[in-house]
Amino acid sequence: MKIVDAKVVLTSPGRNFVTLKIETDEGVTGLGDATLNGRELAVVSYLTDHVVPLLPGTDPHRIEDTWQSLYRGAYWRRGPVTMAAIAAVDVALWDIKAKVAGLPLYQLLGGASRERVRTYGHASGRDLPELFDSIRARLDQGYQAIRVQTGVPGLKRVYGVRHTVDTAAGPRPVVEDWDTPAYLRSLPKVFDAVRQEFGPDLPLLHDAHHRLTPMQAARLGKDLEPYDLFWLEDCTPAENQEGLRLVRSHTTTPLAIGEVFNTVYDYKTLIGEQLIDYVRSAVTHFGGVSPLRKLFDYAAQYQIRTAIHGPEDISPVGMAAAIHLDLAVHNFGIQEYAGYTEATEAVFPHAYTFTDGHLHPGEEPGLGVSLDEERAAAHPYEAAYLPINRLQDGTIHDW
Ligand code: CS2
Ligand code: MG
Repeated sequence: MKIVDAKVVLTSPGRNFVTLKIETDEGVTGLGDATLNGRELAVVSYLTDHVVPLLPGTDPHRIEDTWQSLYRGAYWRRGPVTMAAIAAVDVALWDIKAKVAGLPLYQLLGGASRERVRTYGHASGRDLPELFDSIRARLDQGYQAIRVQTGVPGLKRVYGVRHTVDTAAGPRPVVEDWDTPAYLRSLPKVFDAVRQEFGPDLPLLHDAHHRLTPMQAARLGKDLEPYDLFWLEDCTPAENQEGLRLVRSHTTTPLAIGEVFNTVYDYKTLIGEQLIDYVRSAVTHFGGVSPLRKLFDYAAQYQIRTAIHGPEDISPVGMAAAIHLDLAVHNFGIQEYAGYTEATEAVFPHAYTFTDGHLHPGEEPGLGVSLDEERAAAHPYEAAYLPINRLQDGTIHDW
């Protein structure tokens, strides 16, 4: 079997998605997600101008060899653009191999280690009544674990609060404002109120979205301990891996990190020194199924669990690949599942299902996702930037 063609499909059914489609001489095709929110066209060019020309004539079954040649052969390694491009090829080749085998991908990854995949959903509100309504809405959808994001007194727009912001808004970045002291004072009160309203058992997660210094993160982790969080996510920018030593030394609140990481090297200190409890990388941003599987095996040595990043800006192709991995790996923790618009679901018909807060990849050969190219063409690309963040004095801050 030989690859005969590969193409990049850009579509925007509500938000931009980049998909690679690989075709073989036996008519078997494979899909891979290469969506890098806010920088989509950079990956489109990397794929179209530098990777796609290399694929025709190669053997689609040599996944590891192809991965290594795209990673080492690029000479300029790592980074979000390169790893999203390589991920799309890797996943498309796994899709092809599983289709040829006539098996759903999870069977090639060692088979099912569980019956279904537990997820968490997003709840948010500018104030408590809005937040409680949002939590109830998620519970009504069947979610059994909830990420809680709220407004902060005095701030107009805050990450993750649906009513105040549209993450990938228009042709220029939306400017949000931030105030860490106000956030640190208000958040423990919010979780106190949520626990009073929903009880002690509901798993609650929160994303600090890279905004705190290590000492501020240590304080927040400690202040949230009485509310028994499932995890506190991205509490401090983790380029400074050593900074988590300080956080870890002050709190037992579980820590999740990694959605912006692209290679295992970004985790070496965090995993090697047991500084986190969940690895958050997504198939799409970590170079594919092949390297993410290896990361999970490394994390397992430290009883660290998987928690694949699953917001709306990971396409259903990337989500499907994640669910197959989630079902197969032993050290599974939880899967983020923000869900998609009807328009997105129509462009990417899929076999995976969401029932009672749990996902299952389905039993179709391959990934179990297809791409309706006619519908995709009806939703042309729209430039969309992620917001940026400024402190009260105008200083740029992590968004
Ligand atoms: C977030 C993401 O879901 C999460 O955990 O951190 O929503 C993130 O903000 C987006 O993926 C950025 O594109
Ligand atoms: Mg996050």
